[in-house]
Amino acid sequence: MTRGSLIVFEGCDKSGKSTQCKKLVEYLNNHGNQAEQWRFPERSTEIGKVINDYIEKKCELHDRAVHLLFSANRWELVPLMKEKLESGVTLVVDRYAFSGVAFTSAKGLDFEWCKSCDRELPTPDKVFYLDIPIDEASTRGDFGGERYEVSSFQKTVQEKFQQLQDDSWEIIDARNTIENIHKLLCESTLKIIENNKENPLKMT
Ligand code: T5A
Ligand code: NA
Repeated sequence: MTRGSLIVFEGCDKSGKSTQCKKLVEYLNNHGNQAEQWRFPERSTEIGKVINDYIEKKCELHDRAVHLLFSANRWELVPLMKEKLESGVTLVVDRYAFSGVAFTSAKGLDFEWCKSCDRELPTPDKVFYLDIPIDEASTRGDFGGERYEVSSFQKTVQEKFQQLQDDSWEIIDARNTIENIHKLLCESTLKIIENNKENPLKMT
């Protein structure tokens, strides 16, 4: 049995992550690869509902408490995540622990503390980082509606994302057209799936 790949999308708000995740999953399923679109926060669980209320500014929570809830929301889905990957399904995940660290540390909390609760999560085979100047992202869609959609804060988040980058990241110019970005992502993802199908899943 060959495993699926764990593909993560990261980037600041309105960089185009959800748009690309959806298109990539459709492409993979139409080209002989089983794939599912996932997202964090996964707002449908009990923990996710609390996170949703917080993001939509319907409740207030302590910064550390909400950080731990975002992490718990990932951990509660790890058994299903592993089951899917091991049964050959590629997961295209819209945000992961990198968002957790970048957003909370941008509030001024210690970087290492922020990272600690997500240690040993399944390691992504690839992180696609959608890179866009905040001034451009802030003109897209309904930027400004949610808690963190404030340009000055997003700029700090972007700096934190830069500190998290390693060899598994591919930086994508998110100012390109939706179709051009999609094409590039399809080519890259097919190679990733092929290269990782015999490798064991890593946990770091
Ligand atoms: N968060 C998240 C934490 O604090 N801790 C954590 O651990 C995690 C996981 C919600 C918030 O939670 C924080 C980060 C966030 O602030 P979310 O649910 O991912 O996270 O946020 P959403 O509001 O759903 O998504 P984003 O705001 O991040 O937007 P996307 O998905 O990056 O952008 P998308 O695809 O919806 O596109 C936005 C608009 O731009 C257009 C689209 O049509 C749309 O209108 N667009 C383009 N326009 C021009 N050119 C392109 N290439 C375009 N691509 C898309
Ligand atoms: Na999104």
